[in-house]
Amino acid sequence: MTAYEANFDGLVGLTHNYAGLSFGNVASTSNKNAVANPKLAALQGLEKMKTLADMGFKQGVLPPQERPCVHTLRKLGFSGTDAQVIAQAAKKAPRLLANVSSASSMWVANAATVSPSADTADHKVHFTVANLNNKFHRSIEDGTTGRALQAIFRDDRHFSHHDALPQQAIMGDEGAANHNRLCASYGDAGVEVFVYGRQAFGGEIEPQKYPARQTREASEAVARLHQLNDDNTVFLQQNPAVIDQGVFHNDVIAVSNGPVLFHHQEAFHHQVAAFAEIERKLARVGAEFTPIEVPTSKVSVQDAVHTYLFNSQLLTKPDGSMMIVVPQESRNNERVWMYLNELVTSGGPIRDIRVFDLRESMCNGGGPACLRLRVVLTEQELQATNQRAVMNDALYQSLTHWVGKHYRDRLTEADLADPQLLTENRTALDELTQIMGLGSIYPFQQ
Ligand code: SUG
Repeated sequence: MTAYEANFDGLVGLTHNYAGLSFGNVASTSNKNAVANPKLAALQGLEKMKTLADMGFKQGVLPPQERPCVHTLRKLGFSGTDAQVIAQAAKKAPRLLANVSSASSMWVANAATVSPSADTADHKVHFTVANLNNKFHRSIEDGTTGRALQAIFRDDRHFSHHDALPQQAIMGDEGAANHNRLCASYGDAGVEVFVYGRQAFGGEIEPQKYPARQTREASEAVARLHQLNDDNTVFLQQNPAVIDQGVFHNDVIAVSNGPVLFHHQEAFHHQVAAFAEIERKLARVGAEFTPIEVPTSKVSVQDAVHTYLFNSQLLTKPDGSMMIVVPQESRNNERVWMYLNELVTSGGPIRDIRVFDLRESMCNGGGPACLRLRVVLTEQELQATNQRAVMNDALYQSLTHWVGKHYRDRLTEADLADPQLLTENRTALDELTQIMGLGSIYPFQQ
């Protein structure tokens, strides 16, 4: 059946800032206290969406969240008016305020894991919202994320939604950033590769320095919820040594598209056995596994972490060839840029490079792939999707105008104490729900 890979990008929120909240994410910790430009961040994201939509790729938008999350502050004992809650938190617990103010939901590769209908037993597209419980600022995203996904993929004849797994480290789940789907073409049954960082109930090896955010137990639960079976799933451990070098999600060291798995030589643990399993399972569905491995001698793990070469998008063009979408940081690094140019002239499936300036997001460890959630949809499923979340000229114009009207162009951690920021947020988000036809998805609208 004909199907498309639609990429839904997260719209950057009004409180985008650099608070250094993500231990294990080198960019986040090293840019702590830098001055952020939320307006520029949102426009850089929209530029990527619009350019890809104009090139004919299916492109959608996912909305940001209400921040600061006063609702969470109240749960943690702050009371009074909203302005009083923020003032008290700023005075007594400023780091807590920074956590509940993060615009981190913009990295929608962590919003959910998605399985296309061609893979699931009931032939519906399944979504499991990620619990993101390794980081407090991210663990508060799941409620609104679930409501946003349901507002966009509404039709229960086609879409099945699952809540986040229990909020506990044993079930640590970071969504699609640790999930790759391989197939011959999007509408065919594929093999879903779940990459985990550690096995909570007794694994052989785990990172020593930085946290492994995803557990095998969580990946297995998601596969069960999505009604996948043994023949179309593979569970593969990420190399703990690369997590300790800053590869906090698998999409910082590998990316898939169709039968291609573009990855670094050091990406996986027990790679030989796992790749043999992927090859065998893909052959059963008529696809030929096409790994493209980048050797350490050409690109070090350090270079991968700093340039986000693997946090790229691999997109299939109408002629069947692939284009790689990379951040500007990949062009700025001589070794990585040289490798990329060799790659696209090597006669392999990847033929074209597209570079985007995503600096505002990159400084928090979010590249092109972090900003997008892949949703494979048949023609019918695409029709059943909320069309007001699909990028086109009109939506681009409305959203750039909306950003221009509501966003600040400078934000520091100290600014988070300003109660006006919450009012600005709510005013903007209320308008956004109307622009995108989302209904009442935010706590302040309930
Ligand atoms: O979870 N950064 C995000 C980046 C997520 C990237 N996503 C993928 N690789 N798919 C994170 O670490 C930084 C926020 C701060 O420090 O202010 C942050 O949350």
